[in-house]
Parts: sequence; structure tokens; C-alpha cells
Amino acid sequence: MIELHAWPTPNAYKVSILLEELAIPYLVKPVDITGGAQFDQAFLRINPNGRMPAIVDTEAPDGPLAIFESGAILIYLAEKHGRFLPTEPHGRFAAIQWVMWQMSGLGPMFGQAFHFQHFAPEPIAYATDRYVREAGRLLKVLEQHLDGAEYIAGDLSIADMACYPWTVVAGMLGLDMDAFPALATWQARMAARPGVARGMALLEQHRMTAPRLDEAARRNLLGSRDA
Ligand SMILES: N[C@@H](CCC(=O)N[C@@H](CS)C(=O)NCC(=O)O)C(=O)O
Repeated sequence: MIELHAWPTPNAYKVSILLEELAIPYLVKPVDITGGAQFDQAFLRINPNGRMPAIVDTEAPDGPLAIFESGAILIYLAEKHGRFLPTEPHGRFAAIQWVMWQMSGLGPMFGQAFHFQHFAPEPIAYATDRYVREAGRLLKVLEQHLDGAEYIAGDLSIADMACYPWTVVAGMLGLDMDAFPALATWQARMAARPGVARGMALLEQHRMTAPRLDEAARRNLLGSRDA
């Protein structure tokens, strides 16, 4: 059984989408990051970095296997089940390079853009502009790549699953989403997949509907606590 330690955010949706598309059984273990559950000792033994998502494969060959970092989790599950990540080098690295691009660019830049736009204690125009502009530039890269393509790396792959949940929240940054028609077509194609829709419904009763945090959540989430 795969245990998915998660809370409803884009990084966790990547994994829930893959699990749903694989159609394998899994158990969701909520990690309420607004309440500080990412710092519980039991969770830190799974991910010493104090961030979700993480998984535990309780049936891995040499005993339970804990994995953190959503990109690593996607690769592990895709490889284990032989789906959504080709084995031959061209297809494999077509997908992996976009997973890495998402992990190092799209996710972190969007994260910083949200932080300075919605959560910084005082407005810092330079930081907000820098990260929102970079988020927009990255979306433009994806837009150009998707023009005329059905999926990011040939067939549906973990590259689509990594990028899609972050693109869904792009509108919250105030970017002009009409500037990305190929991206919109791909988003609609992704959204129409029942597995993607089920993955995006992960713990939906806990979803944050507006970028607002109470005092306790601010203390837990904005990097002021160590793991
Ligand atoms: N690179 C990590 C990022 C994980 C991450 O930053 N998760 C956030 C939620 S999206 C989290 O757990 N935040 C808790 C905190 O900031 O204390 C991944 O992709 O798994």
C-alpha cells in the first residue's frame, strides 16, 4: 500500500493525480501544514525537511520505503508501475527534464511570487515584480512548448502531472491567462481526464480557497519555524 502524506496544495496534487491515473490503492494521511503537522517528529522521520508531500511504500521489496520531494515520488511510482515515464532515453528524458524544470523553476518561482504578492508583511515591489515576471516567463516557455503538442513529452507523462497543478493557480498571480492559448487547451485536456479530476479533489474539504492565513498558520508556514 502507498501512504500519501499530504495536504491540498499543488505539490501534493502532482502525486494524487499520478496515483489516480495509475488506479492503484493508496491511503491519504493528512499533514495539516497550517497547523504545523509538518514538524511532528513522526512526519520528520519520513521527511526530515518538514515539507509535504511524502509517501511511504509499505510493500517495497526490502521493507517500507519513505520518499520525499514530489519529483522523486513521481519518478518512483512511474517506474514501479511502468507507466507515464518511457524507458528509452529520448522519451524518458523528454519527460524528466520537464519534471526538473517544474521542480526547480515553475514551483519555486510561483511560490515566491505568491509569497511576496499575498503574504509579505509589507509590500516589496522589487521582489513581487521579479517573481511574478519570472512566473510569467516560465508560463510563456510552456506555452511555446505546448503549441501544437498534445502533452508536454509525447504521451501523457509525469511531466504533465508535475506542471498542471501549478498552472491551475497561475491566475491568482494576476497574470493575463489569455496570453497562453496553447496552455489553456492543454489544461482543458488535462482537466477532462477523470484521474486528474480525482487527483485535484485530494482532501478538498481542507482546500484553501483564498490566499489568506490566520496568525497560527503564518507562524507555521512562512518559514519562521525550523524542522
Ligand atoms: N520541493 C518540494 C516542495 C514541498 C513544499 O514546499 N511543500 C509545501 C506545501 S506546497 C509545504 O509542505 N509547506 C510547509 C511549510 O512551508 O512549512 C516538493 O516538491 O515536494
